Amino acid sequence: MENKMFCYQCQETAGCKGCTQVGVCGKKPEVAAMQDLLIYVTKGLSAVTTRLRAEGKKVSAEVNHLITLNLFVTITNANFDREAIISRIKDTLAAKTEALAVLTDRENLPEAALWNDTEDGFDAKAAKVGILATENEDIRSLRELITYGLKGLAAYQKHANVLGYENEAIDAFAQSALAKLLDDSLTGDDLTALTLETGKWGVDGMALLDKANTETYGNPELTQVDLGVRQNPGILISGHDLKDLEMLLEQTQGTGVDVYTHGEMLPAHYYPKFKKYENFAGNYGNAWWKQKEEFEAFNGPILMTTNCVVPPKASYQDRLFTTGATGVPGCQHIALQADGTKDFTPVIDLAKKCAAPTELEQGKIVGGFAHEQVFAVADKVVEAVKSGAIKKFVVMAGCDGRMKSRDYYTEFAKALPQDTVILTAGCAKYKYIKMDLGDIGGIPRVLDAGQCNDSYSLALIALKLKEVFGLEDVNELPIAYNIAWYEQKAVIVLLALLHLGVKNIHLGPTLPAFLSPNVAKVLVENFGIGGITTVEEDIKKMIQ
Ligand code: SF4
Ligand code: SF3
Repeated sequence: MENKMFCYQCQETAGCKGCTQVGVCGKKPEVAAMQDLLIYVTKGLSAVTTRLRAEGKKVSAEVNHLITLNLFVTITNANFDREAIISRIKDTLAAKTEALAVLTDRENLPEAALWNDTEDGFDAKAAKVGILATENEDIRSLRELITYGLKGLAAYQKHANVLGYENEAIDAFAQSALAKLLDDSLTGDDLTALTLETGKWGVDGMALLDKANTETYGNPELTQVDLGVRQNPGILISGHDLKDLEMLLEQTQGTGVDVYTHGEMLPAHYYPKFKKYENFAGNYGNAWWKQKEEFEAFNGPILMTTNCVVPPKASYQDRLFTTGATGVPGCQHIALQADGTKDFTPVIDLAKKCAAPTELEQGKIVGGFAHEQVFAVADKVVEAVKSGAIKKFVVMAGCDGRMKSRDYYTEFAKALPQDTVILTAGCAKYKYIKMDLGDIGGIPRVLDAGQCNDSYSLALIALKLKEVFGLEDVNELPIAYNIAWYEQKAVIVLLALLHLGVKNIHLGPTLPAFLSPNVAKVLVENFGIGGITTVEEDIKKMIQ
């Protein structure tokens, strides 16, 4: 059968090679094709904006935001709506036409910068510009590694931008990198250097988002989050967008509707600013991949603000709403209004007619150990390390996923010696956060910094420890890295850690299919990146 699509950007890609008939995530070939074309036209627009900057001309924030959102839309489990993606392609082509009109030097622009749909239909063009259009597997691998890093970076930027935080230098870099991915004269070495440079900007992007979140909502603090349910009808909000949560909380005041978090929205409870809302109930359910059962049981509307969306069952499709980068055909999308706000009335009206959520569990999750909270107990932590009460920290951040092999992370957390502390961020934590792993002299053995978007905190904590212990090299710290990855935000976190000089990171449950053997070799030889084996062996390797 003819290949209808090719996508290998996430950990669950078919056969650890590539999805070619339909995505394991549920992405259909006709959607994959439009995502490929969206990336292509976004690179084309970026080639034009990069040249405009070289000519000393300004690129508007609107165009920067268009590019970031385009990248975000193509992240795994964000958008399954072909029509919505087509509309973004058209907007991007229109923005490119406008940008070209003010460009002086149009010599030797790449083909993507000049293409428009008068020559070729969208589907015909998409078939020529997908991932496999780059024939050399190493160049392809590096191009995709950079693209996925930029997608992750775009997610951070988008979240910062909605809170009014901008860093034009990051946009300029991301767009110049996208433009370079169209340049066939770049060698493997050039692209390897660009990969590492992407990591540097990844750190800046994470710092920007950290500043945006903490200045807007306060520094996360030690918090206990309820897992049970209340009696009122509720709205379940998932994904990573805190601004959407804030608007929803404001709009639900006095309506008799409670708001629950799901998946990666859990860490919102750690921010002081959200604690004032009495209808902000607890966290419902687990990581993204269990949503089919959990959304059914929730009984009320669900608002997906970002990835990870699983194409819904018919039983709750009419209760699933998307917004921002997300989209699902047949589900209502809450659009951004001209004044920058969103009107969640349809979600709230539906909630009022729904039954209260069915209780799935009881108990609490403890979290809020972002950088400031950890720094506040730094003395205690340093003392525990000096006395030998804490022998090692293990960074177990990243993503969760549906593969059975991810039980490894639950078993690994259980098998860790009592004198180890887990540092986590991202939905990977659902593999062990509800187990009672105890504490070391009052310091919990699992310190949750927040979302995958908050991985920056873990880097700051490592750098702080390095400073306190007066070490030269971050690799001298008693920290092991056993990171679970799934989608592209984990790629930028990885590149950021490499930029900070962190070595010997273990990535699992499988290494990315998009790393060609030669590219993987470079990462292994220069950074000691490795996979995972068995819990026993890895505990020996990483801890003892
Ligand atoms: Fe396959 Fe992952 Fe791409 Fe979905 S995002 S099509 S599962 S590789
Ligand atoms: Fe999870 Fe999708 Fe990556 Fe944000 S919600 S960590 S997978």
